[in-house]
Amino acid sequence: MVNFAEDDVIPNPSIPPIDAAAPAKTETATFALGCFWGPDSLFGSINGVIRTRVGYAGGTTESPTYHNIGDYTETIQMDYDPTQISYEQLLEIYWDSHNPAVRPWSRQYMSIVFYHNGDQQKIAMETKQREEARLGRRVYTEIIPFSEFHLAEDYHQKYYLQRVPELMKELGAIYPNAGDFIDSTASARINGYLGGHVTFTTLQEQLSSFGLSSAGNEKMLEIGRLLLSE
Ligand code: MHO
Repeated sequence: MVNFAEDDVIPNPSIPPIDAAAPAKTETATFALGCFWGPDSLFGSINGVIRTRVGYAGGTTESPTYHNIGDYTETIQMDYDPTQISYEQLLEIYWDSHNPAVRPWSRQYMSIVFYHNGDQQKIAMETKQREEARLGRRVYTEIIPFSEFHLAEDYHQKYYLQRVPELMKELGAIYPNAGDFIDSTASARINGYLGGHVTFTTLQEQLSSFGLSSAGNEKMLEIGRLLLSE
């Protein structure tokens, strides 16, 4: 279950403008870089990333779950609009946001790029070499073909957002179905701001596209003032 607060229903919720504007055509990128809560928030904050989801990939054991993860790895998957952001730009963020030169200590927290086609494979291998040259050290990141992705339990999705009941109350009214909540660009962005990514100015610019009530907007600004730089 997604952690919706169900007591106080918002009248006439409507689809957030940013979700109504989601492009029909997207491409998919799948990365592992440690615990998936942080990357869900980081990539969710990036313009051009339309949907994020966290799950388990790269393993062979039966039906992985968080407490029975087998040989699977915590993974973030995103659909992005290639007219707004390139795969190479996503990889730049990927390399910058973890240390791939540390020897992995468990399958759960590997550094892996799961490529979806030959172009992605080529860019991943080239940027890995670039990263190795830059660091002057071995990079342990595996670059392997994407095969399957097992969606993680609802409570891991948009993890920071699910910690704020005032906002979950509103998103729950817009998206009573957990799958729609997970697929919402608005929830990805809000979860991104709550992770401290992007600036307060960007929050102010984008806030009206998230479909929140004035109380919801006020809550976002209140958190943003504490968390975000100018
Ligand atoms: N167990 C760590 C990481 C969680 S992440 C979903 C924590 O509680 O912070 O692997």
